[in-house]
Amino acid sequence: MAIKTVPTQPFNDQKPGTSGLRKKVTVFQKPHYLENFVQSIFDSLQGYKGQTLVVGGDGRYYNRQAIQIILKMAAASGFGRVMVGQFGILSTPATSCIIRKYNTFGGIILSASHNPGGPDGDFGIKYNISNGGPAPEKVTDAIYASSQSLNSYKILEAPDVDLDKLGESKLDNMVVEVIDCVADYAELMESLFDFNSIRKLLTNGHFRMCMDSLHAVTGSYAHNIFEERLGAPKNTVINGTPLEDFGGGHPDPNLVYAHQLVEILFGENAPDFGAASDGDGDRNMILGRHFFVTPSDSLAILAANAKLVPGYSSGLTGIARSMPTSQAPDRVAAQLGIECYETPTGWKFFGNLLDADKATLCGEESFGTGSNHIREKDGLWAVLFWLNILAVRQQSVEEIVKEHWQTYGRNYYSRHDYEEVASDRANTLIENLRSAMPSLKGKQFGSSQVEYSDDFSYTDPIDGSISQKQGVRIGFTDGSRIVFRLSGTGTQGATVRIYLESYEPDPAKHNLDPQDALGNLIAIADEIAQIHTLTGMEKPTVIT
Ligand code: G16
Repeated sequence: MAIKTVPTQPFNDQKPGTSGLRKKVTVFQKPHYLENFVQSIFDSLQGYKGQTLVVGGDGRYYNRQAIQIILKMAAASGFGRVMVGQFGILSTPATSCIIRKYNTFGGIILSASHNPGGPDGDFGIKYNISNGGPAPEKVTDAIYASSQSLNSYKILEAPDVDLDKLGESKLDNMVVEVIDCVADYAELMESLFDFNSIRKLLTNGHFRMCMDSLHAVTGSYAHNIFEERLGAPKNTVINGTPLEDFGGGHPDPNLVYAHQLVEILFGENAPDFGAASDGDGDRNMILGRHFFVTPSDSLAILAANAKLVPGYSSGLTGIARSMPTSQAPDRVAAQLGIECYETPTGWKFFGNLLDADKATLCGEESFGTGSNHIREKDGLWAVLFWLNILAVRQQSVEEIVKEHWQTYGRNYYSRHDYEEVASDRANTLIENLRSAMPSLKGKQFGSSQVEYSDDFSYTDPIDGSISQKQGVRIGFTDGSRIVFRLSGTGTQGATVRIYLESYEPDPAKHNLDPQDALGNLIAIADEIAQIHTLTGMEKPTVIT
C-alpha cells in the first residue's frame, strides 16, 4: 500500500471552538477540508509513532466516510494501532472511558453534539488527550497554528476497512481493531453504581421510567444498560435506534427539543422518571413526573447525595461548575466543607482539576454533568446517578428537589438563547456591554443595584494558564446575576446566550415559575444590552 502526499492549502476557518471544530457537513465535504484538520492534529502531536489512537463518532451523516479517511491518515502518519467503535460508533463518554482504560495516546471524536445532522446538518471533530479529556487550549491553539501553515497531508492508498465486523485487521503497518462500543463503558457504570438496587427499583412493578435517546448515539448504550443489564421493560428506551439524521430531530436534551419525552412526563399517567441524552451522549436532561430538574440543581443534588452512591461513598474532594452555571452547587460545597471551582464554559477546563483530584463532580448549565470516572461529561452516568439516589431514598424526583431547596434555598435559573443572530450584531451587543461595564457599578435598575460587572477571566489553578473574555457578568447586591456570552458551538451566525439567576432562601416562595421569578432580571438584561433592538428578535429562540 502506498502513502500519498497530497498538496493542499490552509483553510482560514479551522479554529476549534468550545468543543472542537464544528461546521456544516457540506463544509467538511469540501476537498481536503477534513484531511487538513486531521493532519493539523497529527502535526501538533509529539511521540505518537507506534502508539494507539481511539476513533469513534456519534453515527451522524458523514461519520463513516470521515472515519475511513482518518484511519488511512493515521496509518500514513505512523500510528501503531487504532481502536475504532463497531459501525464507527462510540459515544463521547465511551471514547473517554476507552482512552483511559487502555492507556491510549489519545482519541478523535466525530460529533457535532446536540446540533442537527444529515446532509444539510452539522458535523464536528475534536481531539482528546491521553487523560481522556478534550484537548486543552494550548493543544487546540497548536492545532490551529498547524492548520494555518499546512501545505500537504499524507494518506494511505488502501481499500476501506470493514467497520461492522469486530476484530483486528491491518492497514499497512497499523492494526485496526474494531471494538464493541458498549461493553467497556457499561462495565465502568456497573463499577460505580448499585445495579442491584437500581434493578429492584426498575422491576418493582410500579416505578416507571422513560429514556429518550433522540435517535442518537446512546440508543445502543441505553438498551443494553437499562433494559438488558437492569431489567427495565423493553419499551423503556424510546427513539433508541441511532440514525444518521437523528430522525430529522434536533438531538438536544432540553424542554424544547426533547418534546416527545416532555409530553410523556407532563402528560396523564406519566412515568416516575424521565431522561434524555444528546447526539454524542454526553449531555442529559432529568425529569420527574410533571417536574423538570435544571442542570445546575441536578449537579447540586448529585453532590449533596453522593454518599448514597457506591462510587462516591467516600465523599467528594471538590465540585467544579462552569461560570454561567447557577451557584446552587456552591451552597452544597460550602455545607460539605469542600471547594467549588468556577471555570469558563467548556468541559476541557475541568480536566486539570479532575487530574489533580481537586474536584470529583463537575457540571454545567448546558445539561452536562460528570465526574472523575472519565474526562468528559456523561449523560447516562447522570441518569444512573439519579436512579441510584431514587432507589435509596424511595422518594419522587420532585420531593428530592424540593427538600433540597428547603435545605439550601432555591437558585432560580434560566438561560435565554437568541440563535442565528447576524455575527456583527451579536459582536456589537457584547462590545457595547464591555464598554458599559465600568459605568455600571452602583447603578440602580428598579430595586436592583449593580454590585460588580466584569468580563470573566480564569487562571487555571494547576498550570496557571489564563483564559480571558469568557463572558460579561453583572452581579447585583441581592446576589442575583446576569451573564452574557456568545456560544462557541454554533455553525450558523451567532448565538447570544443570556444566563439569569436569583436566590430565594424562603421555602414559601419556592414554587414560582422561573420566568416569573426572574422577570425583573429579564427586563434589566434587555435594558442594559438592548437585546431586542440589536438582534431584531422579539423573544428568545430557546428558553431553558
Ligand atoms: C460543549 C462544551 C460544553 C459547553 C457547551 C455549550 O458541549 O463541551 O462545555 O457548555 O458546548 O457551549 P457554548 O455555550 O459555547 O455553545 P457539547 O455537548 O456541545 O460538546
